[in-house]
Amino acid sequence: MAVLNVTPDSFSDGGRFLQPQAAIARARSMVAAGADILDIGAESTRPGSDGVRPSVQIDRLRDILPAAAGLAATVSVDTTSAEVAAFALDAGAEIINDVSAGLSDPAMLPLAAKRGAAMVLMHMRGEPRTMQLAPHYDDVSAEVKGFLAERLEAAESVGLARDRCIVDPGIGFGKRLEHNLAILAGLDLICELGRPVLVGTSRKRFIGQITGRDGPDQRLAGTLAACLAARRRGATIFRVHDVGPLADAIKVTDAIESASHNT
Ligand code: HH2
Repeated sequence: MAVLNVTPDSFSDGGRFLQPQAAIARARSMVAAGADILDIGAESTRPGSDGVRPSVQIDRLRDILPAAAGLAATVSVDTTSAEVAAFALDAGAEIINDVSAGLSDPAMLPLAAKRGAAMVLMHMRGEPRTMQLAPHYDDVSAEVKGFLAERLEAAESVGLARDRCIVDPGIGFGKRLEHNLAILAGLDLICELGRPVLVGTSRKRFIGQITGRDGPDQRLAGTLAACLAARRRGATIFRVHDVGPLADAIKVTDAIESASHNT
């Protein structure tokens, strides 16, 4: 899953793809590099950020979605607004990626159900503006799993089938370094929910904390390591800014695994 932020302020690619031409060229190159899904967002959810009005998100997406939908990848829209999601579905998106798992907007899960969209349900503690203030968990993996199980039930209760849902533990959303590591190390617990597991580790702050790399664009090697570790533990969808390098890393890992099965 390739990240494409059409925002002025996303933590790593903000401002680079606000112009439709630049965004579409980026989308094309990420699909050529091996992306199966393009996740397009018009609102930053970085720690401390405020929300962006639906009308502003829609204006940012208007020219980009139809072009992205014509590429050889499934389009996902990264939004917590049902109004924005409905617009994106009309413009060719097939997945709604909601970092609030349908909690920000009560119309979101019913919309996905009605439209037969696939839905990413992500765990977040609090909201982006305040989520990093003092996150506390007794058992982070169990609490995240419990939350996602509840959200799967909430989806089912409005007619959105479990098999249309993808779950995501929400790396960096109301979590400290130790929480992110515990979740990734214990990902098999999240896999027990029986749904595809998505992880978004790309260029995130916890990688900088481990490696000492302050700039998000210096965190590629750490991102690849985190994705491969998550993959070993059962994750199948990786939300990344650097598609080509991850595609190569997966190919090499798979070649080694299949050689080891043959010996
Ligand atoms: N992370 C970000 C945004 N959306 N969606 C899912 N499902 N999982 C994630 O981990 C996730 C997400 C944050 O990263 P980014 O889009 O690069 O930055 P920003 O929120 O500043 O636009």
